[in-house]
Amino acid sequence: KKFLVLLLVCAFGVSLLSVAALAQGKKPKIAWCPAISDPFYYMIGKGIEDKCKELGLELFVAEYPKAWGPEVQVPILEAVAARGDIDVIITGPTSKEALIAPLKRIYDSGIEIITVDTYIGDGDYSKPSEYSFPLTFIGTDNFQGGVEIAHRLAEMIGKKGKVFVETTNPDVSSVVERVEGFKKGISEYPDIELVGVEYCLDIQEKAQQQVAAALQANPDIVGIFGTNLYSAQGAYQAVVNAGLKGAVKIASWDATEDLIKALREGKVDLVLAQKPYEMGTLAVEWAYKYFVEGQEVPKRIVPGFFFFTRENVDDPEAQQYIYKV
Ligand code: T6T
Repeated sequence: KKFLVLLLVCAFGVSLLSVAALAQGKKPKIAWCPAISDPFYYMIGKGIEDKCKELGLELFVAEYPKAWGPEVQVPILEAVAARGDIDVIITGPTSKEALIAPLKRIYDSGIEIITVDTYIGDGDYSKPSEYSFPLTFIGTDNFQGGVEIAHRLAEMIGKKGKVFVETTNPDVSSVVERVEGFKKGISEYPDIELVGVEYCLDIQEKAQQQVAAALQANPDIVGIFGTNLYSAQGAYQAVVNAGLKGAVKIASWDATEDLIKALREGKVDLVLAQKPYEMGTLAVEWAYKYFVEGQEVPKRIVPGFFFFTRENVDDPEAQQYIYKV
C-alpha cells in the first residue's frame, strides 16, 4: 500500500514537472542565413548574436554569400536545414518568388522561418496563402523610405530636371518597394523627369558603369537615387569620375562608413540609414517569445529609419545609425 502511495506521489510530481516544462517551452536553436556579405547584413548578424547571448540561445551562423541570388542562397539554406538541429531560420529571401518553394520545403520539415529585410510573395503573411508560413517579416518600410527620398531629392534639385535610379534587382522586395515609393513621390513634381532605372544585380562596379553610361546618355541629369549600398556607392563614384560632384545630387540608401564619409566630402547629399541591428535583435526576441513563452508573433514588425544630411552627420546621437562592423 505504501508503495502504491509512493508511486502515485511520484507520478503526480512527474506530471507537474512536465506541465511546467511545457508551459516554459523549449529554448530554440537559431540559424542565421544572411542574404549577402555586406555591412548591412553584418549588422543584422551582430544584433542576432548579441540577443542570442543575452537570452542564452544556441546560434548557428551560415556563410555570408559573396553574390546575391537564389542560386547561391538556396543550397546554403538547404544545408542548414539538413543539419537536423535547427528550430528556426532567420534569413533575407533574395527573391520574392524564387524563395517561396525552397523555404516552404524547409518549413514543412519542421523548421520555423523568420524573414528579415526582405519578404516572399507580397509580404503579407497575415492572410493564408502559399507564402504566409513564415512566423513574421521584420524589415524597413521601404516604400515609405522611397517616397521620402523622392521629396528630399526634389527639394535638392529645385523641383525640376532629370533624375535617374540605380538599383539591384527587379524581384527583390526591399529595392522594388524603394523604387516604387520613389516613383510615387517623384510623380508629384511635374517638372521632374525620371529618365531611367538600371539593375546592377548588387554589383558595385556594374552600378558604376551603368551610372556612367546614364550620365553620357543624359548629361543633364541632376539627381540620382541609389537604392542600396552597392548601387549608391557605384553611383557616386561614377558622378565623381565624371567631374560632376556637387552638380548631380545623390540620395543614397544604407549608412555604410563609406557613404557617410562620402556625405561629409560632398560626394553624396543624403543617406537613409535602416536599423539592421534592431532587425536582428527583434528576430531573436520574437523567436524566444514564440518558443519559450508560447506568444503569438505579429506578422509584420517595422523598425524605422533615419536620414543623415551634412547638417546632422556629426551629431553624437546620429552616430549609432552608422553600420559599423
Ligand atoms: O539595402 C540592404 C538591404 O536592405 C537590401 O535588401 C539589399 O541590399 C542591402 O543589403 C545593402 O547592400
